[in-house]
Amino acid sequence: MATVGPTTPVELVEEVYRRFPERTDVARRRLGRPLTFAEKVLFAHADDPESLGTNRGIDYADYRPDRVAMQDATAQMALLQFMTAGLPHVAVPTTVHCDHLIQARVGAEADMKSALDVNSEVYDFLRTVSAKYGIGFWKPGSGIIHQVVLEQYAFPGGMMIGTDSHTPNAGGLGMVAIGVGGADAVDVMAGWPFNTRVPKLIGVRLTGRLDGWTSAKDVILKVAGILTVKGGTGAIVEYFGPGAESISATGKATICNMGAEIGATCSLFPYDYRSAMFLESTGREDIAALAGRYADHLRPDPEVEGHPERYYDRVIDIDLDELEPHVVGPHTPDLDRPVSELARCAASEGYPLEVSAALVGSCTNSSYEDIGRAAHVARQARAAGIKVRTPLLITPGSEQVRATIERDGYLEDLEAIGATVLANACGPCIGQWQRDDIQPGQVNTIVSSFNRNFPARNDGNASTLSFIASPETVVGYALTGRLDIDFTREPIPTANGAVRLDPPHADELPAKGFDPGESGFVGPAEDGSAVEVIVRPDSERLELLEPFPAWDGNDFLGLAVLMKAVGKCTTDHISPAGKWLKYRGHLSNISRNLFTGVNNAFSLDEPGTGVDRRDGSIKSLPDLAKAYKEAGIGWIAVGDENYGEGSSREHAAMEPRFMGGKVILVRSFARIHEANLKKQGVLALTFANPDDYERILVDDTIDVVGLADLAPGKPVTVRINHANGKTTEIQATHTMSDEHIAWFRAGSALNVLRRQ
Ligand code: MIC
Ligand code: SF4
Repeated sequence: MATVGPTTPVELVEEVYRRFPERTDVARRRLGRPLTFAEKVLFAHADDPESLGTNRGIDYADYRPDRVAMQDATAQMALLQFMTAGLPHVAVPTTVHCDHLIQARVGAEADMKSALDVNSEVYDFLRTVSAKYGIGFWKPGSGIIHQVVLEQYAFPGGMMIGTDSHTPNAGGLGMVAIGVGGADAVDVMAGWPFNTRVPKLIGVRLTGRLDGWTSAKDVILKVAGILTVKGGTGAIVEYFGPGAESISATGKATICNMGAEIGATCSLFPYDYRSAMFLESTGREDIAALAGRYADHLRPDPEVEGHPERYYDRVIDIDLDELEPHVVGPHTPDLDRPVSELARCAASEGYPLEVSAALVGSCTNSSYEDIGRAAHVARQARAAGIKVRTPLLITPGSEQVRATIERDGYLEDLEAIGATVLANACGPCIGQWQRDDIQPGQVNTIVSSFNRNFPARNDGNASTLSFIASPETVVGYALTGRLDIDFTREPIPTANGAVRLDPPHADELPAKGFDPGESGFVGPAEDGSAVEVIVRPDSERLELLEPFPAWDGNDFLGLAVLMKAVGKCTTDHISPAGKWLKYRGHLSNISRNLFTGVNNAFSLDEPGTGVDRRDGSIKSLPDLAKAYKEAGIGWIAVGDENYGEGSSREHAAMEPRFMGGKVILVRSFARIHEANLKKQGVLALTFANPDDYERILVDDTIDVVGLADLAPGKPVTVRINHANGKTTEIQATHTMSDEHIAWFRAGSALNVLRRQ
């Protein structure tokens, strides 16, 4: 049985490192050239390095990750699926982290108490299911999954998957860490390999040094601006170059974390002395010493740094000396500009200049160094006798960070200027924010150090304009209370005169070491067979899963067009979080939110509505889907570019499947969502000609034909039958391998797994 403790044992790391020399030799022989760091890690974790596909962006390949991590909002569905496989325990070290379900209302202590109460049924389920199947359980309050993983489990050269799109955070410590849906995690927990496309490689060469107001966050905000939200799709973003060493390990993690926002499979930094310092400071001196011995394997070969353009599909250059602090948003993380230009942009775009709330934290930016830099700005304000002009909410990333920043006086600095400290959890980042100061529909501006800013994401109000920046920049805006004062260059006007802020400065690691705080880890039972997992039949929050029906062997004929999404359609549009998080373990209940955030081309007046093709009436999309399902009418949903951007939540794929959806046809998909649809037996198709999107009309019916001959690389014919009797035939492509086609036929990947 897999060993699961509160940290990765050095023996596991040693076993991985022992494979590197031989595996990288195989890779050099097969590729006939030097290797990038990502390639070394991938070959070291290949199920079979001799047959591993090498066509980047084309071949599918099997890997054997070292670990699996799941957070509470996705673990419920993943573990409900795992339970149906009938296995005694997980095959790979696995942990569950309780972080998403805690609502931010008044402050850490009271919010935690009420979360324990409100979510007790779900926490009991996760705790017992973890105990039974050999999974490590991190209690609510222990911190946000990605910070805890970075502090406890990540190691250079390792590979992990996690049921959360920001799993790549661990790339800051040199781990290939990939965000996946629950069904992918089930495969690995059941002892199967992790199957994914051989990633393309984007190299980012960093020169110069980070300094002044500029921080790691600004590197990724700049990269997001360059690559856009879909520019990293299917690629690993590998950072290298002399500038990398000027960034702390947690800063590197910030950059890798937000690689999710550009669609990257994951991002990766090479091992360096800053990684060693972080390992040592978090009690993993043995792993640091071992990594030091294997250091050549934990970075790209020297030739790669010399001529990166020969090895990467694309190379981006960033000079850290030139990089200014940035702000992105609203509504999308790739709309970037330097702080110095925000006043002009805000004036020309008409963004409300007054900031209504400022938020520091999230898995992206809640490290000791992050809070230290924010506190340094706060300390200057405190000394000048000024307070925040807007509410400032702080979420520490882990209990260890919280206890340490409390001990070192950072919390006091922040509270002294008026900040409220929330529980160590996701909180407002995932809409778990009970905000009473703004009415629904009221246009207002917020600034956060989070990673996502899709409409309605934080406070459920699609009219909130959400901007993203570094923690220190966010505190700057909290002090000015306005978007149009560049506090990095100009003094802040106050009642006591103008106050000029010095650039922030803080230790990257605590000089006195980390204070671990209250321990949050619960190990699994020695013998799980006796542990009982309770799912009450009348539960509102948990529901055992019924297998989806197998494909009946017939073409899809006469499908209704449920909706045609216009513009951005993220997983937050498909299956919103916030108040719906409580149904993440109950497929029937959560399906009531299906597509409620979607802007439907056929019913643009109100998001989340659609036209019933039978009588032209307008219904909410979940009601319409249900009505079609009950009437035995199959349906198709149509999407635009990068459909399914954002979260790894497989609910966004299970809900359409459960509600009678047969096909999702889009201009392009985000990686995790496309994989999730395939896993759940939904046909995920892409317009061969993106302009054909325009041809689909509200009263069409759609036929998808030739399904008996589905084959890898072979397009599928889609017939559009218009109400005027005319029919147009178009082609759609897919990325299904033979294995994926078997999932479609069986009804889902889980159905295939159950049979084996
Ligand atoms: C997110 O940031 O969107 C989430 C909430 O962490 C999701 C996971 C989920 O929806 O539970 C993610 O990033 O994958
Ligand atoms: Fe939690 Fe936000 Fe990070 Fe998602 S992005 S894991 S919701 S903190």
